[in-house]
Amino acid sequence: MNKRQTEYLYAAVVLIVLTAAAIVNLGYVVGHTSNIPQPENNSAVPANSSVIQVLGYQWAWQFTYSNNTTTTDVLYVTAGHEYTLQVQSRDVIHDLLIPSLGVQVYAVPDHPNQVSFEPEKAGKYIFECVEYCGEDHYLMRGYMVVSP
Ligand SMILES: [Cu+2]
Repeated sequence: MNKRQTEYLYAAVVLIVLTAAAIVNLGYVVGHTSNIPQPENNSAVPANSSVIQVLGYQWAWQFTYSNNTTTTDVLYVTAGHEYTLQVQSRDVIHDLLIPSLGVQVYAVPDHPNQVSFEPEKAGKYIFECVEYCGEDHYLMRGYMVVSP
């Protein structure tokens, strides 16, 4: 095999590997984005969904439930039940991430965002603000407690 043939062979191998990787990753991305709840504005609350008002502010998350009780930096939900978070901010832009649910929603002043989800497994899961929002940004984290 001469030098030119070797170069063609290497180029072909790289092309085949990259094409295979692209196909595999495309399947992964398409399959995984379809079941992640996306935030919606001004949309109707789904039937049988409990609404929780979420207020982000420097530097905590406040949750107000349908019975008017309030918790700070702890979110209480029950497995197998659907919830709708209506998320707002009192000051600057925050961004609530609940990794275990694949939920991420911006908290924007005067612009409520809404996201619905159904926790499936009991446990304690972290959530946090993932938009830098001032010197104590790192304190905007807490736990979602899912009871069985
Ligand atoms: Cu924040």
